[in-house]
Amino acid sequence: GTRRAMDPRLRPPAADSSLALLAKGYAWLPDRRRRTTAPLVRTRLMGQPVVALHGPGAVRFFYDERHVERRTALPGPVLSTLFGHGAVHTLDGPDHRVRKGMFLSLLTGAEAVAGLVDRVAAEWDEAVESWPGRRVVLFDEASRVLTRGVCQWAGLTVEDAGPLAGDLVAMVDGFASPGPRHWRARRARARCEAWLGRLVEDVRSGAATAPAGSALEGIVRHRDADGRVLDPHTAAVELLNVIRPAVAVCWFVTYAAHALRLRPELRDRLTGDDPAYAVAFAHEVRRFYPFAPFVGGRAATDLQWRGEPIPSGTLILLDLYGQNHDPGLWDDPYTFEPRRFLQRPPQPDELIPQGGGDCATGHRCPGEDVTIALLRALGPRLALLEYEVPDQDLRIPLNRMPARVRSGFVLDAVRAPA
Ligand code: HEM
Ligand code: MYR
Repeated sequence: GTRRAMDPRLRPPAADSSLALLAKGYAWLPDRRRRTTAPLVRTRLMGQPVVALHGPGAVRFFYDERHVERRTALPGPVLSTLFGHGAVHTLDGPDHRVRKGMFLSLLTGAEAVAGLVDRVAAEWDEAVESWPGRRVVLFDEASRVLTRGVCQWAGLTVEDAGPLAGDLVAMVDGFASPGPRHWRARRARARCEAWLGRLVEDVRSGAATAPAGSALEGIVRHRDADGRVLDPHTAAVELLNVIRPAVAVCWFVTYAAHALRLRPELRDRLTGDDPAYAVAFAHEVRRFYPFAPFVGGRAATDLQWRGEPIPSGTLILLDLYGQNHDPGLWDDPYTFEPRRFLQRPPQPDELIPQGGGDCATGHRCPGEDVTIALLRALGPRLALLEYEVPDQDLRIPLNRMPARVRSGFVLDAVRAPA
């Protein structure tokens, strides 16, 4: 209304930041925040007014369903690559709650987590036997190991994990960039949705079987808030929302190798049979290294944040990477130091590499326990391996979204653990 138009704080900033985001990547929001004294950053993206928030208080504000909706928040190009149209990420209210329950029952609880992690660990141990005597690119190897492990666990038969691993990585790699990486991601998604959509139809017609208790079975049988089973496309989208992110853990596995190169003295503690240390290491990998930059939603109604008006419909971003490196929350945020999590366990709304708030009621990642358990299993395995790190480009440019180790981390002269 007129009051809104008169508030000078709401005058749109002259410049759209879409190009700054492309150019600066992970540093974009933290840079903007350092340059303002206001409790939020105001800007524009793709022509729309945007506010960006960060800090544990902002996490609670953002994850309050009365404040922020997801239905129209994710841009089409992100859905056509990373998450899929109709994904749980785009649901609100009871629709979200019921669909989220499906992911929670598949991915949380000691049995579910161990079932997945044990398969991945067995695939890792087998793959490592073939590494001695050749150069391997850890990122690529890890993506295939994770693909084999998660597909077996999910009830999917895959003869050759290579092409599927390539497609799942491509969907993550291409969601935020224009050009060939983006089109590769779209093709990968279209191919995988077609494959899994057919599989869902085959399971329903009896032409294929879903192992009892598998993710495939759970998703094929799931009923949404309206009491209906998912249509084959949506079922395929949600199957991909289980297997793709599990494979994306290869980003963190590669970062773990990077951390061990940065701080070789941590190797001993990591292999020293102290599970608490391996978990602290996993948390520090998730905190320190860039992966998910921010999450976004839309103001469900006219809001106020620390006295600042946020009109209904404004795109609200929560700066995950910025918060994980905020000197107000972390001592020496740019030092890789797992010990920080031994002294004090991570606070749920402070450490937010996979989102914040309550996982059951909000959009926080339901794969956090799985991610931590995978890193807890694979970090010490990596630290036990003996290998050389030949000359290569180990930089992680922050203007590439998602960031990744440029060389993929090449290992040479691998020797298996005794
Ligand atoms: C949601 C990050 C691993 C499944 C999310 C969100 C982020 C995220 C930032 C969005 C939170 C929000 O919208 O507020 C990550 C990262 C991972 C990872 C960095 C490391 C590889 C996993 C794994 C799984 C998984 C292993 C399952 C096997 C999901 C699902 C959602 C989600 C289904 C949607 C939840 C919802 O909208 O309610 N994740 N995740 N993620 N993640 Fe993950
Ligand atoms: C996965 O494959 O789901 C795990 C990797 C997730 C990266 C998460 C990136 C979040 C991007 C949200 C963009 C929001 C734009 C408004």
